[in-house]
Amino acid sequence: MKAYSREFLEQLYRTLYTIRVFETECIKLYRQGLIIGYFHPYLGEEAVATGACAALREDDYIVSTHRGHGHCIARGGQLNKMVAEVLGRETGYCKGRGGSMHIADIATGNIGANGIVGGGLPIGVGVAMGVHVRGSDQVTIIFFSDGACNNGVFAESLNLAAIWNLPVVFMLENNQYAVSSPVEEMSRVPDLYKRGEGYGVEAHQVDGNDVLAVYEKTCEAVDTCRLGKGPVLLEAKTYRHSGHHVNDPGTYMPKERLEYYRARDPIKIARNNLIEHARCTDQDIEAIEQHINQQMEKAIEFGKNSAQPSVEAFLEEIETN
Ligand SMILES: Cc1ncc(C[n+]2csc(CCOP(=O)(O)OP(=O)(O)O)c2C)c(N)n1
Ligand SMILES: [Mg+2]
Repeated sequence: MKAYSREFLEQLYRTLYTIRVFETECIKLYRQGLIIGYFHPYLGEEAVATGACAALREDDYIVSTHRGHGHCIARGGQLNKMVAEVLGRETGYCKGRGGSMHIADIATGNIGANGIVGGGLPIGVGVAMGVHVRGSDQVTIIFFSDGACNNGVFAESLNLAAIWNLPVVFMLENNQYAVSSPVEEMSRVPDLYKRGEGYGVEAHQVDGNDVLAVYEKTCEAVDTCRLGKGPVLLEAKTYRHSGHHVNDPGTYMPKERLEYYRARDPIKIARNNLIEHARCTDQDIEAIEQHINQQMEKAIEFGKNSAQPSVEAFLEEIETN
């Protein structure tokens, strides 16, 4: 392993753990009936957002997905406003209008999540086109998953980004399912990064449960893009720890495979890095975790104590003529 500072490894751990706690606590809120609509947990996939976003500059961009809370947190999103948004409150990122699947945070360059599978791909290519026109060297990471690769928009987006050399990292979070459809049944070539070649796009596969592996590969891809030699396709292989959304028991997920990936939990891997390479003790790590648990408790209080938008406020935003 390359040498990393304790500070950096702790920062990665903080982000990973924050995502884990956010998702775990929101699932509880969902079960209490406080979150309306769908909620797609990112549990098990935390290392992808964390490693990828750590490779970005503050003025870079990301485009997220319906499973997007982790991306938002990894980019520096605020827990208060996130919890308030998923609870549908006026103080949320979108004043409670968007909910779990529509969080955007322009302050952190998060162009937004959206509920259309593959919908972020052309949006991200458009962002990169804007960057190109402005003559800037900002990079855009577009997050999407295996299911989105089988939408036509994947082909269009990769091809346009390729012929215009756009500074885009296509971050394919291959969690191996589109709802209950396993990737091996949805594609004859389940190593999806191989599709890059057909578009003349540099492509690599990386262990999506190892935050440092994701970070290192993304750093290389980002460098390539900044030099005007993009785009790059990265396939981060990972696995969900649960079903597609909170109400999906995931009974189609083979036990052995789930156990294999749970043993390779991204949080465990990052925790080991702290102990083995940064001389952290269990107590040091518990102190980090406790601080985050408290922040999350405060965010839940903030969300619960925030007002729901009034019907009048909704109607003011709708043109009636
Ligand atoms: C264009 C479109 N088709 C279908 C759906 C219904 N749908 C919601 S999530 C999903 C699966 C997406 O799978 P994947 O892209 O692998 O993302 P993951 O859920 O694994 O993160 C589908 C088919 C949708 N939201 N949008
Ligand atoms: Mg998927």
